[in-house]
Amino acid sequence: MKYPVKKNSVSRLLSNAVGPSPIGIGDVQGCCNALDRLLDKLGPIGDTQLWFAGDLVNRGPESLAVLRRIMGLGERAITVLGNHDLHLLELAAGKYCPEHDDTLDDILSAPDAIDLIDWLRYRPIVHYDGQRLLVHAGVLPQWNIQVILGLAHGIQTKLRSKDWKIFLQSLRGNGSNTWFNSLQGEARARVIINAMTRIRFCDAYGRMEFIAKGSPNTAPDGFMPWFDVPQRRSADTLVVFGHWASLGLMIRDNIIALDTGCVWGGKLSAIRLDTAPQNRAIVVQVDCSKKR
Ligand SMILES: [Mn+2]
Repeated sequence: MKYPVKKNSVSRLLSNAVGPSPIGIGDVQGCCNALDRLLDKLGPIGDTQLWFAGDLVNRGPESLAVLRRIMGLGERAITVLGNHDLHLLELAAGKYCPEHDDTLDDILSAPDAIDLIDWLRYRPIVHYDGQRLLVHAGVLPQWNIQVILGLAHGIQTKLRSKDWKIFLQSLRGNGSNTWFNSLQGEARARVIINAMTRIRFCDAYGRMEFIAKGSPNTAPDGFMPWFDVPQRRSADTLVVFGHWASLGLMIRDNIIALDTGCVWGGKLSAIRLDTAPQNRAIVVQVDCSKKR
């Protein structure tokens, strides 16, 4: 299925005087050049919110510049924490977990690094406006929208507390991949964070698989995309997410996937997050350089 770019529709879409729908933007991952070109093409956005699907930083060449650009958008920018954003927070918390292709030094060595990190750790894990849920990777099938908001609130409270470094240092490895209501403490936090920032495939019971990163037709035996689990309890809410570059742009009635692989030489996409599926056209898309 194709989603044509409507070249002359930007101003019409943006001039919607009564409660304009937000515009969703996929994983930027330090690609500031692509972000700047996308924002230029969007033009003045007025009161329209830009919803970033997380992973603002890492792997790309200009993580610091991306962070400053999005901070500069003020309250018009809504962004949720992705696994790479949390990785940066873990490094800032003093946890020794560098990866060889990290590109986060410009942030960590910035003169105002403390302010940058504080801004980032106050970003939510999920954002919900009553009609749409924004989350970096996805949610588990057992969770309805109320449960999701409650679990995310618990994590956000920890990240915004004075003990945020201790909290992040306590989270180790992949941890458990399965949700139980009885989970407590670090194990509970780990599963919530893994689901919301890393999930792609899980089984019918919500057991997560963290190795496969391919398209849905490469799902390991017994696993499926998290959004395809039968009787998923959040299926009545529009869920907007990124994280899954090999899934690409996917628009269904209750799903909008935004990661079109900018950092891998794909595209950076901006999609109208309209509640009416027929209005979810691409607003702007820019090509990204393969050279990172
Ligand atoms: Mn990600």
